[in-house]
Amino acid sequence: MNNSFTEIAEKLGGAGRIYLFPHENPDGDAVGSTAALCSMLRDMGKECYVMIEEELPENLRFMDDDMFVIPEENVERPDLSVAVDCSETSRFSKLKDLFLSGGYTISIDHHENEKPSFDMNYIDPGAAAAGDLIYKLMKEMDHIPSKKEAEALFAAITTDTGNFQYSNTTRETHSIICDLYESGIDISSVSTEIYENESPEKIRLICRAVSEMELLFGGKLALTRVTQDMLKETGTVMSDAEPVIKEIRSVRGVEIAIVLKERGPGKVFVSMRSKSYASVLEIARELGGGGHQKAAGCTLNMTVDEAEEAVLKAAKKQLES
Ligand SMILES: [Mn+2]
Repeated sequence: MNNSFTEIAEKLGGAGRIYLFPHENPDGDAVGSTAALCSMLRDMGKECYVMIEEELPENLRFMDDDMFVIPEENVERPDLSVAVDCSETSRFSKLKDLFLSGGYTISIDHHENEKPSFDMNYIDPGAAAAGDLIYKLMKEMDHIPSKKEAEALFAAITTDTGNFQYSNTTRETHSIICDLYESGIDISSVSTEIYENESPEKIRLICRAVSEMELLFGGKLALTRVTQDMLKETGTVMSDAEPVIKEIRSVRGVEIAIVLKERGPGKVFVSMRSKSYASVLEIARELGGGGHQKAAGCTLNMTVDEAEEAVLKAAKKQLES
């Protein structure tokens, strides 16, 4: 059962020091949602920071505004911890202890979670982005987003909807964006910041991963990998590989796209997307992960080759059923 935004607003109002926790490898939604929420809470006089495990991707840094921090060991405990765009501590495992150190926990998320375990939870898998939920929370709190907050919310929503192309895009999505115009957002400049701000190294990594794509199951499944060696050779980090999945899914006839991301020796994050009918959530769940019907993932403690075998076995059922 969800708590209400009224309850969550009350709890936020009563806290002094609030830390926000996006998921690891934060995407536009995780960064935009936490940036907007942090800015509002600071405006209310709260001591608020967004805790992250590693530096933000370059194209999202315009939202930083001294809010995002990689915490040191002796950082002070918060009164309240809020997980945004995730609802389990496994999504930010390195920061788990800090998250729990405050003693009161809240989640605001749009990923399915059958057993939310924090003190308060607002989980709406129907929302296109966590940014939608932060916008609604702001509304509930009678807070009109500043231009910067509106730009962060726009960044959250444009990235999680594939720039308004995915099926999670609804009338409501556009209606929220419409409201954001009231704050004077400049959509063109934010979009340039997000989408046309890539390093040449990143583009080379994407090209390399895409060129190694395999088409399987009669062309219905596209799969590729991004290994630590590839990152070293191109001078990139794993978050640079994010667009790879969209590229390989765009191939005609492909229903499921899978990117195997080698996080370290014997550790692979499997990123999966489907195009129309297949549920990658089913595949992810079978392998101990989660997500949405059309975007899901899991972490496998095995080599990349072993992970490929395990994932293909699970995917086979989806494509044959
Ligand atoms: Mn999201």
